[in-house]
Amino acid sequence: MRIDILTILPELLSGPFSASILHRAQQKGLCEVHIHNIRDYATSKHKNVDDYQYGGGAGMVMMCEPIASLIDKLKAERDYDEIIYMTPDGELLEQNISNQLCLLKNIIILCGHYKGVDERIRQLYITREISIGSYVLSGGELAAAVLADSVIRLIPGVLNDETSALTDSFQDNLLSPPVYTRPPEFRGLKVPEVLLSGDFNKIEKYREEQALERTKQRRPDLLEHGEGN
Ligand code: 6GU
Repeated sequence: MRIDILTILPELLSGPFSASILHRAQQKGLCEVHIHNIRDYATSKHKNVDDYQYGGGAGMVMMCEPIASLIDKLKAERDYDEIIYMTPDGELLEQNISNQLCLLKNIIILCGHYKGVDERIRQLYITREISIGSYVLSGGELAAAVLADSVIRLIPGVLNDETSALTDSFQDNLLSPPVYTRPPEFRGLKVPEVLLSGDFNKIEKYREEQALERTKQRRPDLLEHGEGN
């Protein structure tokens, strides 16, 4: 899978992709992440990427030209399955969206800033608009990193234990059960007996019960959706 991220703040994105799982996924050749600076495609003398909004009002709007030139260049090089715009008024990111996106070959992620991008970029190029939650971030970069992380970890071979993405929270609309490692007792708190029993069936049953209990307590809304969303 190839992901092209378009931003005016590339330095905000270099960190997340150069460590841990996202880094290893690229090293293994399972995905390519290319970060593009929109400012490199600005044509004006001062390399402007934003301008005042028509009709007045506070806040700058990201201009059409630099973004359009960059997307045109990328589209001339390969076909894209989705061109995603990260925006607080997009559809809310949920596990099922990441599940869909991880099957794609090439995607573009456009990060918004200021008041957002000129509406015509959305009309002409964008195929999907995604928000990561009901709060405002300074820009789409951190949201793009969140989206890319949730997608890349689902690509087969990225996680060492092939089954572990399947047992993630949310994959079956359940939160994860509590987990423990050594020591068996810490400050008077014991690891539940069943986890030390070696009885795999009993352990599975315990984990399922705990996952359900936790979901009822913390996210009853997930249970209303039913299995598989
Ligand atoms: Cl995708 N962008 C911004 N700027 N704020 C957000 C968001 C995206 N998702 C939630 N808040």
